[in-house]
Amino acid sequence: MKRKWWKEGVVYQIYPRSFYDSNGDGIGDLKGIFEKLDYLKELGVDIIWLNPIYKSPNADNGYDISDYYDIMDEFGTMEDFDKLLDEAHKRGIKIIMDLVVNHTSDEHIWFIESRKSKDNPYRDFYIWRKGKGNNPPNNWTSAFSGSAWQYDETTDEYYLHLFAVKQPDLNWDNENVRKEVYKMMKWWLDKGIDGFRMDVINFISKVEGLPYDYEAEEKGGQPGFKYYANGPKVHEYLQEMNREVLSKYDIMTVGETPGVTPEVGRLYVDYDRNELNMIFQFELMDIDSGKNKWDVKPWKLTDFKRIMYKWYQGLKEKGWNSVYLNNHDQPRMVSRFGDDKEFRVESAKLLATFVHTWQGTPYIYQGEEIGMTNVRFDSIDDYRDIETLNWYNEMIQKGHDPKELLEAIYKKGRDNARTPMQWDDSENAGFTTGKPWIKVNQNYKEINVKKALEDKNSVFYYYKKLIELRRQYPVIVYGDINLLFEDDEKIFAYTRHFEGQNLLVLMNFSKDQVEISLSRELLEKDMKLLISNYDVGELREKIFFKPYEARVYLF
Ligand code: TEU
Ligand code: CA
Repeated sequence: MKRKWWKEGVVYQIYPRSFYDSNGDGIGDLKGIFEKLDYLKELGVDIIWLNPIYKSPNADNGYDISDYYDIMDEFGTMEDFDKLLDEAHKRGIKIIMDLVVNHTSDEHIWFIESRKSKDNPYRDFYIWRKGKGNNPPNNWTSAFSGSAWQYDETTDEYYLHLFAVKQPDLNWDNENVRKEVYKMMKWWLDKGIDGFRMDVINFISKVEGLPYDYEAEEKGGQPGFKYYANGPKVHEYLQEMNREVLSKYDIMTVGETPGVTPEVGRLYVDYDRNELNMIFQFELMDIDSGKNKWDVKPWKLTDFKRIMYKWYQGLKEKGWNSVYLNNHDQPRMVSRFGDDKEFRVESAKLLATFVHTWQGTPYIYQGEEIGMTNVRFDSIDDYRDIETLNWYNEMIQKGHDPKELLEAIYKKGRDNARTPMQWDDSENAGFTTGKPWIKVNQNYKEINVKKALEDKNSVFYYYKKLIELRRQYPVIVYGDINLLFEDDEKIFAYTRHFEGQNLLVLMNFSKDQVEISLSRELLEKDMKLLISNYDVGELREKIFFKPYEARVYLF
């Protein structure tokens, strides 16, 4: 097992728009992040992942880039960025950026040129096709509702956009596109950034001919997904990107790859294939999805364990895993996988115990370290996310009940993760002195950083301790996993083993009290309690775990 800084480090994901507003315009910014670096240093994180900060009209909050070489106005200037990077490095914190190159904004100069005429030099930077009569070229749908094709009058053709209309897909089969992307990546890497998170990077190669998807149309689902996810040349392009760019720097890369299994995922992270260091898999994030994310069904712990163990086994010795339970696209983990009411603190600590003692690089999404929860806005007018609003409007058009739609948004809407970071109990949770771009979660008086820092038993200090343990005991990073109680629907337990160090992790993923009986063999070991979210006694053959109780022992 090769030791790497990106295997040992803990990543903290910042959604800048909602992190901290330094100039009172209600929008988080780079200066705001700079002012909070010491908070992140106190938490002990090693790497910051910044969601997109490039120039953007913000149709999809920065995932629609109009200039890769400049900072979006709302977030500040390139000088602000240079200072942030320098100050982070001074604190021993690395920064990775969000690489969004499956698509650009429709306000990017390349697209402005491309749409001018069919013989414009930039025409083939994007994917243009003639319609079928008055219909789009095929039945592919956008992730943000509606067709994945937009008709453009000027040249009487359609362009492909797997996401918003304002996010035209780049044509990666055009080597000039690839050259421009690699040039831009090197420009940022030469500034000293420490790597990239790569947005839907497994969508960049589409099947030749962009086939009509009859199967998905009959079965329901997202027509086109099987023709653009994990496409025919995706590995060729990533190996080229690695040769041309990634291999020249000591950096980390994590690919966002919706719809991969461990077998497919391994092809992106296998050490011998020289593509990426790790990926974000979505199987766990789809655990409570029926026919789509809004069709919420209950999840089972045995499925949770099966998925995570399958990914551990699938990549073992060949590649590396990321471990995350939420991000800017997902609901808050304590609301989804824990209990955000009676046992919010205990279950937040329990979930963190899993993320930080499983094998793989742990990702902390801003606010989870203080147990921030989902939000419930009374009106759809308080929501901001294009995915949510497009879906809501599409469903209203189809006659669905607004109340039912809001219930689904409460469970799975992306704005759950995008309400402002809660710094203290002053107005707007100390996020801004202005009017926040999105309303603050009204539980901020209870849940905020100031309160957490004053409470030695807070979720914050539990995270801090987990991060410290990770540095202290290599078994936490590199240890093999041996699952215990596999078929139990409440207990999640395993041992870890590495170079003579051993870990025992015991977790009660339920709000019930459970009895755990341990083997004699385990009990004979000399156990040292490393961390627990309750005051616990010594290990005995039969122990009763309280709701959401977690314990980690070294032996
Ligand atoms: O998300 C890609 C993606 O798969 C999303 O459609 C996600 O699965 C969905 O939003 C979950 O509800 C990436 C970015 O993380 C997301 O913020 C962007 O909106 C999207 O790509 C387009 O750039
Ligand atoms: Ca601001």
